[in-house]
Amino acid sequence: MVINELGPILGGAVGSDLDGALLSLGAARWACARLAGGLEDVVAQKWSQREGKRMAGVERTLVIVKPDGVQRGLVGEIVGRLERRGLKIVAMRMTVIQRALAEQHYAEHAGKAFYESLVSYIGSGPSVTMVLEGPAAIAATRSTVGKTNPAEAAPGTIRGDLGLMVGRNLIHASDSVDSSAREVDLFFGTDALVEYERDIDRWVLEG
Ligand code: DAT
Ligand code: MG
Repeated sequence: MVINELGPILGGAVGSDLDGALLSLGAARWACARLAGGLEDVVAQKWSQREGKRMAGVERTLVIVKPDGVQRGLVGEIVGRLERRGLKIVAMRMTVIQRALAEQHYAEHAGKAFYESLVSYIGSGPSVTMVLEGPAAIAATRSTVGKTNPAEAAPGTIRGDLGLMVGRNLIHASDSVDSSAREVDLFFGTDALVEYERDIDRWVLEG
């Protein structure tokens, strides 16, 4: 097939100067591959390779922007940091966490000196609960969140940049595979999680 015959297919991409000629050559290769039916196969193969790799290390984690984060107008700031890290939001809801749910969520801390104030703080106003997904999402989220006590959290972390006291540390994030499974189930179950692909994933996820 000669280049001229590709003109209509390329939508006028065949030019007369050098840049145009190079562009046309690339476009011609693209068009020929497409006409040969090969491109779809190449794209499909690449896509499934990437999907396979992504699925291998993918984790989900429960994140809560606590009532102080909502009251201080920091929902966007906090979620934005996690989104910019590359994590994908697969569920999100604003809710006032009721006492029974707070007790279940923080069961591991029952009996500790701070337990009562912790449970009443988490239910003291609306929270934004969400599930984030990504490779090693649990550790990635925890490192972006920072240490439990904001006074000790590194600058650059959410708690280190935005908080001062352990009883107002803005955000919860699951700390292990077991706790994330338990917490995601507790707050969302499986039906509320949305499965979707992002067009940007090839720029965030290697493979
Ligand atoms: P994290 O939220 O970093 O997972 P955690 O699970 O040990 O920390 O504790 C849950 C929450 O309880 C924490 O976000 C704030 C509160 N908390 C923990 N240790 C505390 C302490 N020593 N004094 C007061 N509150 C505390
Ligand atoms: Mg914890």
